[in-house]
Amino acid sequence: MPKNEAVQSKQEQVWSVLDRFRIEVPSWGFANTGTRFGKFVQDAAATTIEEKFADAGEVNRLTGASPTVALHVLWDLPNGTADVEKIRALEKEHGVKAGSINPNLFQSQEYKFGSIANPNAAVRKVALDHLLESVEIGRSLGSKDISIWVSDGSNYPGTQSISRRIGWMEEVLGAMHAATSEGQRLLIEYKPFEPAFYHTDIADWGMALHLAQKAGPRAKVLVDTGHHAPGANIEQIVAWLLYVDALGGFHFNDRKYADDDLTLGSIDPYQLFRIFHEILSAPAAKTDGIAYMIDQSHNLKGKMEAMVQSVVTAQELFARAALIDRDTLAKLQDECRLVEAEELFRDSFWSDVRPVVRAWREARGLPVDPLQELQKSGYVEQIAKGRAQRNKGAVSSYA
Ligand code: PSV
Ligand code: MN
Repeated sequence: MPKNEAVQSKQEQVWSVLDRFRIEVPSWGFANTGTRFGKFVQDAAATTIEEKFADAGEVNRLTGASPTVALHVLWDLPNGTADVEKIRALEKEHGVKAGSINPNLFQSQEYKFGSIANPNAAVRKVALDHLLESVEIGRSLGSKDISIWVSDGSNYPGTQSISRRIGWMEEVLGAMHAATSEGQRLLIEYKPFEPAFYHTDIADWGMALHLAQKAGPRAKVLVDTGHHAPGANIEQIVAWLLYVDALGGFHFNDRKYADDDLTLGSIDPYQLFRIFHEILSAPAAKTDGIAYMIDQSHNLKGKMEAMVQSVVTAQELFARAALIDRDTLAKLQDECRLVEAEELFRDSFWSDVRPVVRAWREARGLPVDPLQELQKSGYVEQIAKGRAQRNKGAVSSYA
């Protein structure tokens, strides 16, 4: 192919994936957060749902790629369905829609020994009622996914029946699934440990897959990239979930040690590239519905800056994976031409797509450099001024 044509086709490939790629931001990523050792509050952190929507709207204005914001029911709709009207008004005001609805099964005192896997049927009922209300919230807001993470587990061997708890979870999730409507999905997230340290009831993708399949056809698995044992081959898990048509979505973040909640791609961008390659290798019917979401809470870095960086990095890595010549790669793989296959794969990873992505932004009327535009706009200074007092109050009430 002549050089000009090759350049043009590279641009077309990247532009066509960028036109389709959308990534959801989490409401909780704009609020103050901490570790169990302390919390460093930020003047600019969002203190209300109104401020979270404003920040999400600004990220979408800058990137054009994050038109939805994930909501955590207890934190963002503390009055349940009674808060739906308020969310609708915020959607209109800030030009971003409610995305995944995240029930909270981990903060109430009654969940000390579990929520949907609690041996006490009355507690399981409380959890189910909350899940049913979350389904209702999702339906009223026209949001597709209810995304559940179950923190249940135990800390000492012999203290709980691992197998009986599976049956209890099956029952609750089956009842929840039965309440969903056409167009709604139930995404089941897994995590190997924390807060439980001996056994976690939904610890890995096999357990999540079983529960999803048992619950019904609208249930799928959610992969949080931070929720794996070190060294786990996440792209292989993704390939398997795609193969069995059970991949519902992602919570992206990066990690060095455990569930560190670092900016996606900051530690291992090659891993995210490899995940995107598996997605782009699968039939569109299995990938069109994937919900790409960010799940990060930044304790040290500015929240707005981190979110813009994350969206931009995800776009760049997706674009790089789109460059892989998959027909040639398949041929090289079939002929076991290992070095050529690997070099072809690596070549796309090392391609600098930033000029093409910038050109795409310009063509779509978006800021060419979203992070620079954020700095220039003075948005962070302005919100910091308005919110500093309330955030300082959060320090004293914390101490
Ligand atoms: C748990 O670690 C998790 O990844 C779940 O997705 C929660 O909803 C989220 O973080 C926020 O705490
Ligand atoms: Mn998560």
